[in-house]
Amino acid sequence: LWKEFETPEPAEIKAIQKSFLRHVTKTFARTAFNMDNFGSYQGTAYSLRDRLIDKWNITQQHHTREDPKRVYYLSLEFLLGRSLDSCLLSLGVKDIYKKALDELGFRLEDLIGEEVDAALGNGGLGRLAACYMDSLATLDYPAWGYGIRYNYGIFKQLIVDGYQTEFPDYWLNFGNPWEIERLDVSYEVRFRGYVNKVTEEDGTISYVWEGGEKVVAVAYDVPIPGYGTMNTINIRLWSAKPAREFDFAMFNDGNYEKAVEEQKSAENITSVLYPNDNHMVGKILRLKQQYFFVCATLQDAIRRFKKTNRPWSDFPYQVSIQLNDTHPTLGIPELQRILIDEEGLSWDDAWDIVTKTFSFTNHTVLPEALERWAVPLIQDLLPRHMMIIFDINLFFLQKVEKKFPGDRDRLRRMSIIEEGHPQNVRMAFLAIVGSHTVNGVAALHSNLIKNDIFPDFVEFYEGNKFTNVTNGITPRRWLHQCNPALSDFITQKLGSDSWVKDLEQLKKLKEFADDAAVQKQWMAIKRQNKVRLADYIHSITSIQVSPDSLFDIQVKRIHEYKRQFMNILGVIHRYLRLKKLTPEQRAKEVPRLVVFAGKSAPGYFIAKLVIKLINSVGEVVNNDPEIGDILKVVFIPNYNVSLAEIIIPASDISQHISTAGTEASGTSNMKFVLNGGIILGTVDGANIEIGEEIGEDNIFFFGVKADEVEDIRHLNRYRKIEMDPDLRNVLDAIERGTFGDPKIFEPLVATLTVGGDYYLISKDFASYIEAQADSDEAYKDKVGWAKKSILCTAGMSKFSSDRSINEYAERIWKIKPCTVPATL
Ligand code: 26Y
Repeated sequence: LWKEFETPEPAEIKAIQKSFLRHVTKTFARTAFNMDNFGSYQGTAYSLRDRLIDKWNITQQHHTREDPKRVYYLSLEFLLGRSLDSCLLSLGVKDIYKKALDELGFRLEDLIGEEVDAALGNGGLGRLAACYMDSLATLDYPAWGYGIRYNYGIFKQLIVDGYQTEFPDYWLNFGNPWEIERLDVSYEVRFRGYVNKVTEEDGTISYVWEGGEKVVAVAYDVPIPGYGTMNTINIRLWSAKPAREFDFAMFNDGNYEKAVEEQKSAENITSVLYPNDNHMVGKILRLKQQYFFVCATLQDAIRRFKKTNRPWSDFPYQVSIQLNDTHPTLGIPELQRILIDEEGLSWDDAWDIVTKTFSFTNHTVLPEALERWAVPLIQDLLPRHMMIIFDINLFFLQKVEKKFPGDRDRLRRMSIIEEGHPQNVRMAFLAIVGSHTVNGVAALHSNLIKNDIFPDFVEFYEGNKFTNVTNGITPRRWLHQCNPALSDFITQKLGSDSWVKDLEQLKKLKEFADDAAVQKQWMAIKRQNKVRLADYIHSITSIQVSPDSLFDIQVKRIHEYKRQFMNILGVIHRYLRLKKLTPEQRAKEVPRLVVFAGKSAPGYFIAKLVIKLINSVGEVVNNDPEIGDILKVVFIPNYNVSLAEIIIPASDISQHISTAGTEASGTSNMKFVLNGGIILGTVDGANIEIGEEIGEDNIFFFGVKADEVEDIRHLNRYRKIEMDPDLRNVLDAIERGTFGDPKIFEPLVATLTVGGDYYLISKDFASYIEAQADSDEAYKDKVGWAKKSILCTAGMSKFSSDRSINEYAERIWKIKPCTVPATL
């Protein structure tokens, strides 16, 4: 907040220009005559990076001196997107940089567009980690994010002939100004080898893990500045390098090529982000990534802890480790291993420390997303960890047996090791047993975890471990940055910009909901944002869309449970209905633009067919002269964070239509509503709590409830599904070839007709169509709609990630803010 509204000193502008030119000419060795937008982006980013590093150093020195309890947020994914704009805003220097660059003949907006997204994540879970980093920094918490510096982020999606095709995202090609390479911070990570049992003279037994192969983890630091505060935290991303201690034997044997091969295989570990969202694939390289990352992270945290010479018993009071889903769960046996094998603690003392240190967030109830790793795989890659996991399980099941004597089936159900050929490690069970707290990400989801997914554990721990922390989003990026017009307007109406750091302030917007002048301006801003999106759509797809149509948007990963299929079936239904109308009747319809975007996992056949169907329907509808602007269907390729920043502010309606009980929370729902968009959605995830906050008049709910789903599925399995007649019509149109060769879509249609309709599209279709009709009706009432839109934004205080992070800090991590003074 500081500086942003002050009149800039000419001297300050000169200083920015000087640092910009220094980087352009010295860091990048370019001349002023050879300057394109990308070069200027780099110069600007490097000049900001200098400021970030100063703040980061001050923060670290302050933390070292104060030595507060720290939280470590471990995540295999950080979906950061672009940094330039958010950094300018956090540092409060956007206006002055704009002026400085203007004078040099560059438009800041153009330079912002030059940056490639940091896309080291799949979707919701990765973006949540990024929002949480922003809040941790802004709220002055002493926090670290830890993850992997993938060389390839999530693939680039191109649409070819209506089909998704994937291209590698080599995002580091032109350098990354937002990271600091720390060749001095590195750790060794061992794989494979063998475990030696050592019996000491006094009879005690210890184990030593030896041999195998080693790789080195090198740190890359990404500073995350808090908004309007000195606190600048760090995301430390690990990159794999070959071990320095080289296999000289192999070289001496003249086996040069093989030795080099093995060097390369070390670098492979951090090469690519696995592009599966909510679907487990048991690839050994993925398991290597997970261990590589937790092993380096724990060494780093322990080194920091040891600097202060505290006893090990202090560890849980100085260190809190949050597991972002089960992906970093190997941290649990790894810390146990370090404590007993390397630090010489007893099993019980070590386990007490471990279970007081870790906490675990579950992000999904989908069975196919729950991680299970084959025992032989872990045994081969991490032999000592497999022994420790067996022991953790043994001691745990002994306690279960003591509490519920003779209950064999309960032991089988609760075992961390799932019997079978091969046996599997249930990572969620290991995470629960090794953590002090387990949380879901929205109220409904946390209840489902307790009652449906892990009820035995709730009973065993007598309800003491399980809690809810509803997700949140950072209002900095998802309103202040992505919707500057609305942000300015809100600041003007509230008389202050303090809402950016205190979203409770938005509640005061309610008093403007009926104010005609405010409504008019509010909708004018929405229209500007729709024009911006329409221009983007035209530039990418050549499709002309009208900003006066209702913008109906569904953007998220493509997944059967998210039911994009139902959306496009609804579009077909609308199209068939429109075709039956007379031109006069048609002219009275609300024109609607239906936008889709999202990536499918490359191997997810059905999801890819949904993309093809959307594009095929678009092809027909958009070129039907009878339809014109009354209906348009657009699939925007390559959905990512920076595209979301353009799409979200432009929505009138956004769809969050997962089968009830399947979407743990959803976070884009929050982003849309914060920007005055209205949800059309199911009674699922955070939709429910959003409805509670903004009022049921301001959200279009439809469909069955989560507690009805199981019975309906059961019926679907044992008797013929009642196909909704309207849906039957729609499927007939597909099968008739209205949208191209119907053969292509047979497997997709079959998920409804012969596949048991697991996601209950047929069941929900009628009420979905009804909700859509309601939304058409409501949109005709311009005043009513504007009021809804204002009340949406006004009711979103709860969904700031600042609120979520404060809950984690107080209830789970037990950490306090550590305010960094402006100067040391
Ligand atoms: C095991 C592996 C393949 C895997 C990889 C990624 C499993 C799951 C995921 C990603 C899960 C994910 O993004 N879950 C989403 O987390 C969001 C943040 O909590 C929720 O809002 C959203 O409902 C949930 O689907």
